[in-house]
Amino acid sequence: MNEFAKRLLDKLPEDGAFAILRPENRRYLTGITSSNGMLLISREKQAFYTDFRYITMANNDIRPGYEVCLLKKSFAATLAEDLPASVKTLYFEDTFLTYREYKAFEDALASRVTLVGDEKILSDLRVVKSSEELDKIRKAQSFTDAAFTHICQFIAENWKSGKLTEQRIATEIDYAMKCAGASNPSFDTIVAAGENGSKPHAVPSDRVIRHGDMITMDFGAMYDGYCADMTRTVAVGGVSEKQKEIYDTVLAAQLNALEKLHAGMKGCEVDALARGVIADKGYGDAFGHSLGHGVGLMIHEAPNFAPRFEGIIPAGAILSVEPGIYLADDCGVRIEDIVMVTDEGCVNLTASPKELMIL
Ligand SMILES: [Mn+2]
Repeated sequence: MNEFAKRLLDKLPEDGAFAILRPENRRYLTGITSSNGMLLISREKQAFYTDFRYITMANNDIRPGYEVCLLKKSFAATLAEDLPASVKTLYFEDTFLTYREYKAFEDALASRVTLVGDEKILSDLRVVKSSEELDKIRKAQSFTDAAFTHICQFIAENWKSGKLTEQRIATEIDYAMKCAGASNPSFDTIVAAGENGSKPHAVPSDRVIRHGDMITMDFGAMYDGYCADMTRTVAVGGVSEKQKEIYDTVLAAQLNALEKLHAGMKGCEVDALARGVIADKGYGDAFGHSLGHGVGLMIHEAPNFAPRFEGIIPAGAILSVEPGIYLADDCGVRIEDIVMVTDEGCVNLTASPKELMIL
């Protein structure tokens, strides 16, 4: 049996099986990338079903130990036919299946199995990264760092024209990441200048970069399915005392968390390391999101550094550390690195500098 399939089965009851539809989960377990597919993992049968478009790739590239089957019917009808009789509990991804897909599962299968929605079993399986996964994320992050070096020079050379927009910077970042080797950006690049910086997930606009702006840039490259994630805030022309104070506070918050976090802490305890520094400076209400999220095949995955995340962070998890301060209609600062958590602390995978840059 395939070792990934075995790891999943170890988490399921004796009569349990899992029907896996989310592309990232299928990829994690089989190595196969396809928009269409279903992976059935039970004790008797481990089969990957996909349609004609992907069947050759699946036959050639799937990890050892899986049967590859051409999908001829719906997922539900296929399961009704192929699910071993010994399976009495069928798990599905409750945070991925559409209601329609779930109803089809229910219609086809509820008479013979209990359906249990629990995608957490799969997301927990992906938390601790292997050395191969770490290498891919490092590579993705190196392309992201290369794009940051490039974009700083690009902004310095172009902002004085009075024609440089957020959208143009975002395009240049995406281009630089792909030139460096990225398959794609791992999410839609955020570039937010001046007052737009107060919106954590601002969409790049035609706003022109002006003297005295701070620009928050949040972006990441993807490499072989794995995501990187980084945010830097730079200034153009000069900074006010208030901008500098906000920047220094966010950086101090991030450094405090980076210095003190380690495996075995609760996610909420790590969050508090940064949040406390920001609150002490009087900006507690201006940091309205969590400190960090897991990064891997998905840009946001388990576990989390968040006020309500009580789970323990294990060694080998890779997460972002991204405190911010957002002053509505005024300005914003966010600084984000990704780190691998270790027993002693963490290894920072992000190489880009963090001292305040005035371009
Ligand atoms: Mn992030």
